[in-house]
Amino acid sequence: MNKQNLSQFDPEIYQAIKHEQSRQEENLEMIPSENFVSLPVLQTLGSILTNKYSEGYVGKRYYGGCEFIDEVEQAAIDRAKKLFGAEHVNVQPLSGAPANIAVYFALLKPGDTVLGMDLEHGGHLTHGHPVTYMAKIFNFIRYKTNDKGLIDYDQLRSVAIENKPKIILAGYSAYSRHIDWKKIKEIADEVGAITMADIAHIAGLIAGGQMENPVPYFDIVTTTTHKTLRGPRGGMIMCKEKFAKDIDKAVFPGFQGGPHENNIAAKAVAFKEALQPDFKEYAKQIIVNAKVLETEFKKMGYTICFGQTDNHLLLIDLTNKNVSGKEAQKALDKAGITVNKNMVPGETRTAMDPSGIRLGTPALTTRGMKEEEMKIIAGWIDEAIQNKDNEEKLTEIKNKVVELNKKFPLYPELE
Ligand code: DSN
Repeated sequence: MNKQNLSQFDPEIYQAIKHEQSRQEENLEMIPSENFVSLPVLQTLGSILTNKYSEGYVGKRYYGGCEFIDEVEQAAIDRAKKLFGAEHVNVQPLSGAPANIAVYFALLKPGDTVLGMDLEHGGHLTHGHPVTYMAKIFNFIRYKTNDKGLIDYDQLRSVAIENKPKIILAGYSAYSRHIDWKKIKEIADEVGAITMADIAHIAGLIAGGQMENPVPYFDIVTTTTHKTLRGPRGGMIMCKEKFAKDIDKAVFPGFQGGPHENNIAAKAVAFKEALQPDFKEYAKQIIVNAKVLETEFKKMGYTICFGQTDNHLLLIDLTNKNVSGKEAQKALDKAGITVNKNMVPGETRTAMDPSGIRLGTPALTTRGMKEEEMKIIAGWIDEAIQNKDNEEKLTEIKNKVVELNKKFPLYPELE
């Protein structure tokens, strides 16, 4: 066995990791789907659990030697159940897309209809965007938001009545408003559809008691574990007991092979963190910080899509600022502020060069930043966008960003 340290054996990869660590330390991470995991989560991810194969489920594995793996996976399941009040939990999905795909295969036959949110209106690729393989197998139809930026529940209902979907899917990657889960459940009951929520973005806000939980109402709830929930990259499916067998069979052996138990253990550790009282404070501060950004951007004449934010993210339409999302992202990168270009409702440009940017507060809140910092950062974002071609100005902002971040160190233990 190779007994050298990574830095000795593979300086190329070691250096890339150190550079990425500096990038994370020095920049303002505002992509709303990103976060910073704790040291215990990192330690667990890098543990010897990565060595073990364990196809199957707790107590029913195909391989020997799974007694400790079973303890790990059961802890992850029990903690997730406690966190969300779920009847059944599968913690094996490798990420959000495989979780959603497993649900489709568990519950649908080829050609069956799913009603999901349009991507431009905040939906997600895995909710049936034409570029995905799923869209070639199943029939995805769409609902949108209305002029007020709210989900158009009337349109959703009439499309559901007309198309009789097998699944109604709610949950979004760029939508910033509360979701009326009960209303969607009522519509689904009216047309005999299964309800599926994808809470990947807001799982931490739900776990922290700051947004309504669909788990009590919905048949199936999928999530990732690495966004507001602040765990390792991974997925999870929660469901009512009556769907448990079909979901489990679809994840394994239907779709995936051996589960990644180091990752499942890290999920368990993150769930334990989310069960601590201070996680509620964290979730609350994420939203407070997002609201400060909203107020500041509105004062500076920016268009906030969907009218406002009720969660951790803002989708900003830059059309009235005469800057494209791509140009803004590039300028902000130079200023040390990481956001992503994003399509907006009624998009007139392209996915690679859209009209908006999407940004959020989960990662900055993990660093300990609060209202005061959000006001400063909103000002810098505006300054960078206004000066997108002024390299000197962008470097000046970047220097201020680095200085601010020094007050909120991320991983001093890993220096
Ligand atoms: N890539 C994730 C996001 O940024 O929202 C979703 O898959």
